[in-house]
Order: sequence, then C-alpha cells, then structure tokens
Amino acid sequence: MACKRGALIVLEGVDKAGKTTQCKKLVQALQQCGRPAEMMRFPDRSTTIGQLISAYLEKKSELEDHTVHLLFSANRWEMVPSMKKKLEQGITLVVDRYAFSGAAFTSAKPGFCLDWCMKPDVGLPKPDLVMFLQLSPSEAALRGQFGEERYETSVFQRAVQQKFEQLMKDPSVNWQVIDASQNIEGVHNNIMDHSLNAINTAQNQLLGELWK
Ligand code: NYM
Repeated sequence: MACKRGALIVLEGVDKAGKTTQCKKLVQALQQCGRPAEMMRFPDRSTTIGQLISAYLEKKSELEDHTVHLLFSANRWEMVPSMKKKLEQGITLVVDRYAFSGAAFTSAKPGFCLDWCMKPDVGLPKPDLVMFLQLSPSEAALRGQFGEERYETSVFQRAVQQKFEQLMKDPSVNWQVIDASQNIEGVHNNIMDHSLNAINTAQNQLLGELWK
C-alpha cells in the first residue's frame, strides 16, 4: 500500500435516528482535523439501478420483493470499484446505510429469512466500524411523521429494528451502539470518538470481506 488506507465507516439505524445529519457532521469534522473523508449513501439513486430503486421506494413502480432486494445489493456492488479506489487513496468513507439495511428491511417482509437476505452482499468491502443509532419507536415518533415512501410505517420499522438486533449479534462485525436520544452534538462527539479509533486501526489493516 502506497499510503495508509482510509476507513470504511457505516451508520445504520431506524428512520428518524439522525443518520444523515450525523454522516454530514462526521465528514465535516474529519475534514476539519485534516483527515480526508467523503460521504456516500445507499441506495445511491443516481445510477440506472438506483433510479429503479428510487421509483419503487416512491411507489411509482412495483417490483417483485426478491428482485428489488437484489437490485439494492447490485447498487452496492456497482460502487465497489470506486469505493476501493478511494479507500486505497487514504480517503475515509462515511456511508449512510449499507448491506445491514438491505438484510434488515427485506427480512422484515413476510416469507424472507435473514440468511437468504445476507447472501448477495457476502464479500462486499467490510466496514471497519458500523454504528447503530439507537432510538426507541416512541422517541422516533416524537421527531415527527414518517414520509410517504414505502416502508415508512411504525409497524414495519419495529420489525426492521428486530432484524437489526439479530444482525448486531454477529461478532465478526465491529458494531457500536450509539444512543441517538442525546442532542445532536452529544451524538456527534460519541460518533467522532469511535471513528477516530477506527481510522487509526484501519490504516494498518487490510480491508476485509463482509460476512465471509
Ligand atoms: N433500504 C435501503 C432497503 O430496503 N434496502 C437497502 O439495501 C437499503 C440500503 O430504502 N427505507 C430502504 C431503507 C429506507 C429506504 O431511504 C432508503 P433513505 O431515506 O434514502 O435512506
């Protein structure tokens, strides 16, 4: 490796937990302390596959459940070459949702098991750190109404939360649970501490393969 690699840092959590706000703040804070960092999000709605997913989420189109699951996974795989390139260049990637959302959301649908849902993402670049922004359904409800997109109901979100809890039992992934009920700065400080640790550790390690 010519230079020290960047870290792959993922934020996960149920809707309203503050993932997007925290990803932006983290990238800004890392850049301010001289650590190259960029934000990514999944689904990435800018690609051809991402547009199919976006139309489905906005309920403008219907897709068979297995099909859309595989499209979400394909949307991650299509970004892998550019992700690896950036990490090798020493850029830390801060990612808003990843394969864990993929497995948790589809397996919350009837007739899907977590194991099948994880399979298409086996071998993706393995995050050095996954922070789960924990917020109880009642606290999430206080943050306002859900939007109009598919999956944005409290019944479905509770099922998703249970699937995330199952995924978090996997010791092969560096999970950290963050209390998302604190104020924005408190959550940010917590996230920044974990991220700096992960960046320092990752620079001396090879990038791993997820769930392999
Ligand atoms: N989602 C996201 C999935 O169902 N599977 C996936 O693999 C990923 C990455 O899409 N409700 C769901 C979770 C969200 C929605 O919303 C994307 P947003 O607001 O763009 O994060």
